[in-house]
Amino acid sequence: MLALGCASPVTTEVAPAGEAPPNVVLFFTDDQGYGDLGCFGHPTIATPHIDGLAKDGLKLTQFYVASPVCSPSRAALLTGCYPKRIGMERHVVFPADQWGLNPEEETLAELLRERGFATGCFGKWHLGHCEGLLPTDQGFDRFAGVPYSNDMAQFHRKGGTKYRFRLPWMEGTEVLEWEPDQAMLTRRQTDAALEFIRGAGEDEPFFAYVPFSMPHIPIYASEDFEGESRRGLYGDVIEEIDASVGRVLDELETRGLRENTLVIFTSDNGPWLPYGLEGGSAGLLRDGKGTNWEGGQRVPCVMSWPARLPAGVTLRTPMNTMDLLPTIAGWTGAPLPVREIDGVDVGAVLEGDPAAAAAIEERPFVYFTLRGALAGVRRGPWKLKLPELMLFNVETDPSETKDKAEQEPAIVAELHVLARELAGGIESAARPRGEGATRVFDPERPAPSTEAP
Ligand SMILES: [Ca+2]
Repeated sequence: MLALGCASPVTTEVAPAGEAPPNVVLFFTDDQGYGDLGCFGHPTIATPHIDGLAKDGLKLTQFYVASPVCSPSRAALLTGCYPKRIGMERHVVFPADQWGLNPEEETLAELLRERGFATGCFGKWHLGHCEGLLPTDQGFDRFAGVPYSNDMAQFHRKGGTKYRFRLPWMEGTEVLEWEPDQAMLTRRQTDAALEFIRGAGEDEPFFAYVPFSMPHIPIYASEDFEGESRRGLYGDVIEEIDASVGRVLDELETRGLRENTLVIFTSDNGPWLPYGLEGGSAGLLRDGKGTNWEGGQRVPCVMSWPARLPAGVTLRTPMNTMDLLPTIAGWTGAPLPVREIDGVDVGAVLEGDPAAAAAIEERPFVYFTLRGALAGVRRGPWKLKLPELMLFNVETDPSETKDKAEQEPAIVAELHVLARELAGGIESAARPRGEGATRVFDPERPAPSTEAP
């Protein structure tokens, strides 16, 4: 019960040799909340294309990220590991930092490339930007986008913190432009993904990882979308993302690839609530980004693969981003990492096998703070929140309003032991993060005197 390793209680048949593996398109938005999609109940943001994915496929209502902030969450997605297992639990990578995801870790891109996939990353990376730590060092044939968050730059839309750094637009390992027009980020990141998909060979499967910079603050939409949504600028941004998903789906449809392409849409953490209307909403979940309340780590997730997954199904089984690597490896026949991982292959659950779903219902999920301290555990419907020792039944009480610790001391005691054992196991086997000695670019802004004409 305590084992968190890669030994999976759920097995999926590997695609037989000769059967074409699916293409994989993985959209990963930045700071989009649980409530920020039409199909997740937003009353005024229109997301017809993403809703269509849910209609043609699955909606996951208890889907988690492994950290409430960007870099650790992305590290977990691409490695199938808790950030703490791979030394990535200590908050996010800033422009002056020289660390990132250890290239010794095997990413989803590396595993798929080994299986013969063309791989590309189009959007925000945020797993290190020194030599050896960029997407092209971590299994991606191509990269176009930005290496870190769009607020780590000289301009904000309205006040806010002024950083001394600047934001580069990169392709591969080259900086093509400084301070790109942020109103064009979503469009450019989509264009780059489309160019990659169009260039993918007929017989060669592809993996397009599309981690949009938006809707991380400062938020911007392009001219065609600004002022169009009933939700204001934040809604404009989401609607542009939705239209971008639609452009990719159209391309797949036109090329006859839609049937055998797995398309996943999810977010890297909850909404950044202090930004008010420029941040998103976690719907009925409590709090948001940066916290270990459900709003910080439970994200919207839809996925569709017409050739294999059922259509129009809502899955309430708890799952998380760490499961995607072993699941996609199972479906595509890609190898698993040699090192221990935390996610499990949930392919059979997603395909609708009730016994497989029942087998993982009680699987524990560990919460860590944005700096990697143990913050709780969920098993079945019960979530113990640490260090407060508060107990919530997050199925009957998804908003975490009723602390049940006093009524259920035995569950508190059991989960407390479980949380410490699981976290201790991860910590004692933890591997180091990557350290980059050489800068690829200088993130510092030029001094104002050299900027002025
Ligand atoms: Ca984020």
